[in-house]
Amino acid sequence: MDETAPMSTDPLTAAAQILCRSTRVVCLTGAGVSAESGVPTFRDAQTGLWAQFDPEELASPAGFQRNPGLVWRWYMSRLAMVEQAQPNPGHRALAQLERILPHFVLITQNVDDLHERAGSQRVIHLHGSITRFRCSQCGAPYQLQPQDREAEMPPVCRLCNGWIRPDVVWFGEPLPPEALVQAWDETGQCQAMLVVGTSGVVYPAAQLPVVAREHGATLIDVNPEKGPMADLADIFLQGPSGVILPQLVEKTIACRGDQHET
Ligand code: BJW
Ligand code: ZN
Repeated sequence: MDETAPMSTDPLTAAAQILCRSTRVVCLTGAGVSAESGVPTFRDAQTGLWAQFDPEELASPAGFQRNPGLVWRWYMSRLAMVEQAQPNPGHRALAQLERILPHFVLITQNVDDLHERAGSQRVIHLHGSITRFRCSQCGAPYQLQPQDREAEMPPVCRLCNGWIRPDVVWFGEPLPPEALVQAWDETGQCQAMLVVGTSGVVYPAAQLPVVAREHGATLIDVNPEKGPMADLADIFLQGPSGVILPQLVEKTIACRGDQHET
């Protein structure tokens, strides 16, 4: 494609042109990207048994201290959902972007492993992983046992008797330093940032699009709802990521094809 060609007035085509012209692209994902896999988003969906509880209370050290059994059962039910879920067309489209673009890094706030299962290789997890466990006191890693899944209380650490907890980042806890440094570094260097399925209210993750923009990157937001990220973005693609992202990949491939012909 001609570098000097004018930007399309169609937002999807314009977004593809941006991706196609960028040598470094970062994608920041949130819970919305896994919604179409049947994994409830963090804020939209406290369904069934869990509807009466505040997720921000459950995902906090104070909440765990107050009621370790409740928090454990919540995580076991979410783990079962994640394990049953399959990557959706949105996850697969992002894995495809990594293969077709020269430098593409995915930064996710999600604790599921659906990006990896879809084939993404360069994934930075800012909020840890729901499939890993550790002692809440001494930090020793813990291998989940079949009986733990149905237990009313968390297992205890055999080294220090502390409660075992999921290896995720709760409110008030620091993010994994290596992930945070890498995320900041990639963000500061990218020319385009694709923001997908996040409400953009949790920091420091929500700061990354701001940092990208300060460094001159173009922001593209994909979300069915208009939120703080849409206001910040240069291009807002409204709709579910499982629908929008495959279309965006198709147009990016077409654009790259045109580029190679000229
Ligand atoms: C679709 C869709 C479809 C639907 N397609 N889209 C600065 C200002 C104010 C506060 C703070 C600040 N800095 C720090 C704070 C405090 C706090 C914070 O941000 N609070 C805010 C609530 C105000 N941050 C922290 O505490 C962080 N730690 C920290 O800062 O530590 C400092 C420290 C340093 C040194 C020592 C000690 C401390 C930690 C934040 C950890 C967040 N953890 C959680 C839980 C993880 C484990 C778990 O999952 O259980 O992470 S909270 C939760 O929110 C989870 C998510 O990753 C995160 C973001 O949510 P996300 O992904 O945006 O989901 P939703 O549900 O909010 O939105 C879904 C979106 O999808 C919506 O927009 C839908 O429209 C959309 N959607 N269907 C595309 N089909
Ligand atoms: Zn321990």
